[in-house]
Amino acid sequence: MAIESEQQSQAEDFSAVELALATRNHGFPLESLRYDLTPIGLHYLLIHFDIPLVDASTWRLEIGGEVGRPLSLSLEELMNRPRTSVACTLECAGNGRARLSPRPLSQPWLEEAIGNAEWTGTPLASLLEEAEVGSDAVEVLFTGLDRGFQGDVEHLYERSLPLDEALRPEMLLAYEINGQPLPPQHGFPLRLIVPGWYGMSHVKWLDRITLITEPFEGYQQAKQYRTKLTEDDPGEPVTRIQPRSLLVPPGIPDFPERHRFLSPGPCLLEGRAWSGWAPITRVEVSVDGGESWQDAELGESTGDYGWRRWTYDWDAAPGEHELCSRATDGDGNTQPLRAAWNTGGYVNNAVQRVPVTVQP
Ligand SMILES: Nc1nc2c(c(=O)[nH]1)N[C@H]1C(S)=C(S)[C@@H](COP(=O)(O)O)O[C@H]1N2
Ligand SMILES: [Mo]
Repeated sequence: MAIESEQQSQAEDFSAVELALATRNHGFPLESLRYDLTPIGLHYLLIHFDIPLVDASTWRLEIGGEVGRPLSLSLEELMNRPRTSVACTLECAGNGRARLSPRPLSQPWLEEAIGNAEWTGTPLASLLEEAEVGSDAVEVLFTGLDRGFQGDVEHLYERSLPLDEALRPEMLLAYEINGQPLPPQHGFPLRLIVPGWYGMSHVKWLDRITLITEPFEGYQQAKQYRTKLTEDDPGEPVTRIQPRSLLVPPGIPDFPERHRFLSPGPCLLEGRAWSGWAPITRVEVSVDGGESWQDAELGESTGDYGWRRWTYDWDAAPGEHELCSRATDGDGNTQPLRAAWNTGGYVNNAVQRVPVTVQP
């Protein structure tokens, strides 16, 4: 099959750099789609530089820049503020990158850069209000403690949000995941949660929040996370998550190829679907590689920003099949059959293809 041979040739030339990234930044085992909330450790990880070592007893969050009243808060002070939780699907903007050809050199995700955890913390908006945002402020800059080189530029990991976006009530400064203190790899002691947006905006290991009067032009904002067709193309910024759906891999795998085998007869196909633009309104399933589609049944969502379960009753006939699912959201965004290429390999939400062998 054409798709298999394409994937095969890509797999043959993965570089040592990609292998090192893939073992550091692990993915989400797709069978974990069975859990409403992703257990810590099954959630994907993406860390550009090194995980900082933070002493929570001396760490403080600084809020400054274009504000009337700069703030400096300890972790304890943040934890004594109003507390709220949100179930939120996180997805790396580079999810699906390794399916692109030519493949951009970065973390080689197939489709496993996802997780759906419950994040607990204090709302960002009330802290910004308390800091008295100045009338000249246009963006809010979130700076992490981690520093490194990327594209020959030395910088701290930092990203901005437009002020109106940062003031949305769902924006959270999180110090817990699934009821546990943030582990080092997920941003201890504090990270930003931007429900609906791709992963890069959820800045970990927060050090300071700065109100700025000009749009931020730092490396992770102006150079990365833009859908560029050439290096000189300014492209469009990556923001909210495009709809995607994934299948719980049916049947049993072989090792190491992980091809799926199942028995003929009734088989419940199930998975999850999400979008950062609007709630999921439809999921379709194909058992013939996208030739024909049938509606799946929609289950419960895990809140406004968490993924939604779906199921489809399949009567599996003996032979080879290619299973696909396609999600559509309330804004009419849907998944394409083929990916659109860009230099960073971002926002590839093409439908997943799962080849299976049905045999007695
Ligand atoms: N400080 C900091 N924040 C960061 C990153 C980083 O490297 N440093 N990576 C970002 C990216 S690209 C993603 S996809 C998410 C991953 O979050 P997770 O590792 O908790 O799943 O964190 C984001 N926040
Ligand atoms: Mo990412």
